[in-house]
Amino acid sequence: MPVKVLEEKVILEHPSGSSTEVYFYGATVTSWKCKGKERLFLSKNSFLNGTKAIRGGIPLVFPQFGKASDSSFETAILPQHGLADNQVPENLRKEWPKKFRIIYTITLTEDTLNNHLTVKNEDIKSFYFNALLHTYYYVPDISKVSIKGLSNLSYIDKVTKNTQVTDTNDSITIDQEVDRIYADVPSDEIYIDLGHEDFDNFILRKINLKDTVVWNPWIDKAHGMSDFGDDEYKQMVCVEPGTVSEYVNLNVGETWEGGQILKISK
Ligand code: TA6
Repeated sequence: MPVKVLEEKVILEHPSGSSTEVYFYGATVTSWKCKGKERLFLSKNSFLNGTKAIRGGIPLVFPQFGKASDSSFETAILPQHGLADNQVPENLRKEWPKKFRIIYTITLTEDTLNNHLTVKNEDIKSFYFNALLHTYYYVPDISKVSIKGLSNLSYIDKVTKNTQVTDTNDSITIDQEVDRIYADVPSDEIYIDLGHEDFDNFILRKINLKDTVVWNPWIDKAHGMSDFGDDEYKQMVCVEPGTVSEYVNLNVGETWEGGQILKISK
């Protein structure tokens, strides 16, 4: 599969031609063009210079999701969303001096994108980590989007700070700020319906990532983010598979694997 390594990005092009390709900058997939259409959201105000996490694409969150709730915990000193999401890991490595090896494999077919992670503990003692694929989907109109596969499950609502909410609707629709952590989701398949005849829907298949985060900042939060256009909340939704409700405790020499396969679907 042709790979072009440019100064600022790497381009993976499917043999079928440039209608299917992936761009990435550091550990962040910034674009996934499939059958000629861009499938991921990338803010027009996103920083692509390594000074701040990229606002869009598929930022890789590791070893800490959000900020650690226990200030004495080994990852508490790390910034929001840990090392990999920030494009300046060297400045942060002293904060979390663990020896580990991450192999991040991106596989492209004509209608799927596979993001697969392996984390190996190469240190002399075990360590804890979260991992999450902070996937920003491009949507033509947020008011038409529905997310299926998370119904009748309890979730943590980070907007209302309510820790036990159950949504009995058969799908999630978004008409306000949504920031939810669904822990231990039984189904490994989530269906993201864009509700638009000109755009394919998505089937997200999670691999060894038991939790799912759903996020849209909506109007007020969008206006407060310097790297996000005021109205861009209408064209994106984040559905993020991860292991965030609990830490993985990786023993010396052990390897952990997890990932997602995104498939476009009529
Ligand atoms: O994944 C949802 C979330 O944790 C939200 O709470 C919001 O903070 C979002 O990530 C974006 O985080 P960031 O640090 O990239 O602005």
